[in-house]
Amino acid sequence: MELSTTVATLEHYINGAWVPGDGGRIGSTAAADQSSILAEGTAASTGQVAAAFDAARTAQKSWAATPMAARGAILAKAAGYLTEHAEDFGAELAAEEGKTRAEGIGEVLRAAQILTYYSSESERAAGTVFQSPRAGEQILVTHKPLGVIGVITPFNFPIGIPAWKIAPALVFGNTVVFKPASLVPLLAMRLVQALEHGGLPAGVLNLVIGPGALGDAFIANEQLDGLTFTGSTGVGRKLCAAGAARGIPVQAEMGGKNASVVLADADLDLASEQVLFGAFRSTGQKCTATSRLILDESIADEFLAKLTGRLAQWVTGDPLDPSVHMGPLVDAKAATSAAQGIERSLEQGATLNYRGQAPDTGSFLAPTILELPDGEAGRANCAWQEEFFAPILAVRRVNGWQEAFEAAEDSEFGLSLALFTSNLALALEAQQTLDVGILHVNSESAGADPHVPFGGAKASGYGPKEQGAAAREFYTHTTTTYLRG
Ligand code: UN1
Repeated sequence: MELSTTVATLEHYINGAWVPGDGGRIGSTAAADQSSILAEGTAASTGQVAAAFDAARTAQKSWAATPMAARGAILAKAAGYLTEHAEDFGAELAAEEGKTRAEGIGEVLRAAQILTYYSSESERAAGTVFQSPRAGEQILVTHKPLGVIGVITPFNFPIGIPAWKIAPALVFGNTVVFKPASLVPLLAMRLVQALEHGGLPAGVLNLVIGPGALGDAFIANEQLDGLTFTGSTGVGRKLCAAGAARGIPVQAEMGGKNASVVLADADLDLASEQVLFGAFRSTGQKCTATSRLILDESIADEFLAKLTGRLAQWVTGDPLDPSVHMGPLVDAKAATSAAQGIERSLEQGATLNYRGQAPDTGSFLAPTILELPDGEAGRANCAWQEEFFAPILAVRRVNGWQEAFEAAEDSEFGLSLALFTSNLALALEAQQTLDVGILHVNSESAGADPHVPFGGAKASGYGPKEQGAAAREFYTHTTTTYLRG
C-alpha cells in the first residue's frame, strides 16, 4: 500500500463540528524529506481554544450522567474503527513522525488496545465501602469526574499517548480539550475521527491544533479542572507550577535518561538485542528509550562487539520502506541539535565507539555509540546527563553491581531502567533501592502495557501515574460519605 498523495486538510473539532482555524497557516511535512506536504490548514486561535473549553464545560454534566457502560461502548466502537484503518493511519504516522511503517501500524493498534482496555474499565470501576467504628453507619468512597480536562501531547507517539490520556478521561466522565504537538496533527485528527465515529456527543472531546503557545491558553482557561501533559521537563514544571497556583491538578510525564545495566552474569545475546531495541527503535525518540549503557568491565568488550554487530545489520532510511529498521528524526531541527550533542560530547572527552550509515539529508542521524571517559569526566559528559531524544547511546564501564547501580542512579531523571542479570537477588535489590518508575529485568527499557501504571520518579514525572487502574487517581476525585440509615 502506498501513502495517499492527497494533502489532508487540518481542521479543529469544536463542539461536534470540524472547523478551520482563525489563526495563521500551519501544516505538516514528511519527516524523511522535510518537504512533502502531508497536511495543511490554519491554526486555532486563542478565541477558538476558549470556545472549545466552553463547549467542554457545557457538555460535561450530561456526559457524566451518561451510564459508564454507554461511555465505554463508544470507546469500543472507536477501537474497532482504528483497527480497521490501522494500515493507512500507521503509514501516515510513519510519514509524519519518522518511525517505521511497522512501528506506525503497531502504534495505531496500540491506541485501539488502549481504547478497548478503558472500555472494559467501565465494567470494573467501583467505589469502596469501609466499616464504620460507629454502629448503624457505613462509610462509602465514590469517584466523580474531575470535570474538564486539558490534554497536551508530544510528537513522538502521535496517537498512542493521546489515546492513553483521552480514553480514561472520557470513560471516567470528563470532557476534554486536546492539543497535539503541532508537528504531528494528522494522527490527532484520526483519533478524534475514530471517537466521533464511535458516537461521542458534541462538546465531549474538542481538538485544537496550533503552536506550543496555545498551551498557555489552556492553563489560563478558567474552565480547566485538570491538565495532563507529556513533554519536556522544562515545560512540564511550568505547567505544574501554574496549575498549583490556581489549585488544579496537573499530571506531567516528562524527560528520561534511561539506563540499561548489563552485569557480568547476563545473557549477552539477549541483552544486546534488547539494548538495540531500547536505544534505536523509533529512532530513539521515546522518553523510555535507553540512552545510557552501563557495562560491567568484564563483559564490556564482548557485549559491545555483539551490539555493534547487530547494529551493522540495521538499515536507516525511508520509514515507509519495509526493509528499513530506523527512520529519520521528526525534523531537521531535531537532527541538528542531536548532531551538536554528539560533537559536544566528543569535545568533552567521549570517544566514538560506533557510527552507522544514514541518508545524508536533513532529518537523518546515524545510530551512534559514544564511550565516555572514566570517573568524573564521564559522569559530567553531556551525553550522560542530557536527554538528546535521538539514536545516541552513551556507555560507561564499571566494576560490579554496586558501581553499576550507583551509575544508574546518577541522573536527574528516573523513568525507566533495564537490568540484565541472571541473579534474582540483584533484580530484587534494584526493585527495592533504585529510584525509577519502571524497572525491566532482562527486557528493553521502552514499552508500556495499558493495564499497568506508567510514569517516572525525580524529574521524569509529577502527579499520579498514567494508564491502568492508576489513571482513575488522576481523572477522578472522591467523596467520602458517612452514611447512617
Ligand atoms: C513506550 O515506551 O512504548 O513519550 C511508551 C514517551 C512515553 C511513552 C513511552 N510517554 O515516549
